[in-house]
Amino acid sequence: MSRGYRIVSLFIVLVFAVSVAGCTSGQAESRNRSMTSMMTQSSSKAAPAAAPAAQAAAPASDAVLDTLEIHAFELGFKPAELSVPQPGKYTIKLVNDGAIPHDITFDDGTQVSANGGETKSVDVMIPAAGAPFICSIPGHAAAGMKGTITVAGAEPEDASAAAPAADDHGGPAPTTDVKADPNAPDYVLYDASAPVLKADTQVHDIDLVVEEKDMTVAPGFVQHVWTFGGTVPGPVIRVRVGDTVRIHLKNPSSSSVAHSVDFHASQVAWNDEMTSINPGEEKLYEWTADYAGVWMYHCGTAPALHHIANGMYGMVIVEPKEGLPAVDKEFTIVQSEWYLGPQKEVASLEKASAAAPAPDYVVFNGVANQYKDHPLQTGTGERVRFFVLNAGPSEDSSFHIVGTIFDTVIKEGVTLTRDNPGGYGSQAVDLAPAQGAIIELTTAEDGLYPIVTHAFNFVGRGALGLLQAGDGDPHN
Ligand SMILES: [Cu+2]
Repeated sequence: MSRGYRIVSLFIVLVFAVSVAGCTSGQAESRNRSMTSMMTQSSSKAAPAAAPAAQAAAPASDAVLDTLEIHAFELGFKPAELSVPQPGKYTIKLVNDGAIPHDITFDDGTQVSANGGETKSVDVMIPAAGAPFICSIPGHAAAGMKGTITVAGAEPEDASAAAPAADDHGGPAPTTDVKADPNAPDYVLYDASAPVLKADTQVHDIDLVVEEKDMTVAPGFVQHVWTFGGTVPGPVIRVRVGDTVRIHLKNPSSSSVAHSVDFHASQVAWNDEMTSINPGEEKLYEWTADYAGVWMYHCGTAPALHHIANGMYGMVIVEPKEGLPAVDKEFTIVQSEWYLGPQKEVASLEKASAAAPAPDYVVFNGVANQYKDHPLQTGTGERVRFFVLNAGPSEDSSFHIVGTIFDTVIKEGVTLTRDNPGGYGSQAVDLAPAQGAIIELTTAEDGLYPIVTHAFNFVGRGALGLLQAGDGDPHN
């Protein structure tokens, strides 16, 4: 296990004790995959072709039939669902890949515990009805450390005790009413690097073409999203105060519904530029950038909640007339929620409409945990600028980057400046839906700096990324 992965694991456990772990690194995934195939081989070894049916019905022998290897990590088991060919006595080999202690505890009290990095074994009787197991350390089962050993051909004793459907990415999926599809395509990484300002242009002609398409929003979950320009979020538009922006909105005839666009950076009449256009139509939405900031744009066609929840939003950066000071790295982050509809269907308006909405995923730039898997890169000591927008539609964001302090924040026109006389800084930027900010920081040393919303129930639901300084290792 890489040091980086171990650090992230430890971080998740320390701070996210009750959150549901998302996916792990590719390294852990491949390790788990190879381990899973090992598991399969191991099980099939215990199923001799000649095994008579009578033996399966009445094992009762004291002989150990096979060894089942189960890896623990923060916070889950791999595999979480195992199958054995017959009831009887099995050796459970707990390999703790995590950084902290875990155990495997069965209903009959059989338990095996292992510290981080250790491997321990115990024998257990698996009844014909199968045997659910958990990690008994407080909070761990609730965070996803559950599993079941089933006997082939038998129904599990308690289906509700079974582990949640694995997302095939190393960690248990958040509890959701939609079942993960193991055959879902991999997600497409959204490039978080900010576009450069076209400084020699005062009039920006931009084609904004609606595209309704399937998109993997989290490993195993595909939604039929509505997009501006084929991505969620839509393209980042970057202009300067005083510029003219001419948006050519096109709704192709292949679309299923009418769409529109509403630019918060514009001052126009709602019933003029923002009106909906039917499939096959297009319109021009022209505006001038009068105010600097990080602005939202979104589809406003009724029900607007559904059009936003299904992917129709994006960011506009309006720089002051004199421009922003040069920095070393610039990233854009749009936080938003997914209320999953059935696989390959549109997001659930019913779930999004709840008075107390409970999103299945809260994500940065459209996809759960994508920058945890693919950290944003910077150099230690480099000056980093984040343009952050909370597209909602309904949850607040408390944007925070662990291990950093924001020395510059320009939120909705309110400015905290670096080197202010009182020496003030900022730890988290509160962004209600449709609010945006420019945030600047410098990393202190090589290492990993988790990007989160400090509304921590959502960190385990996809709102986790990493800013990696240098090689990500503080110890070399
Ligand atoms: Cu729309």
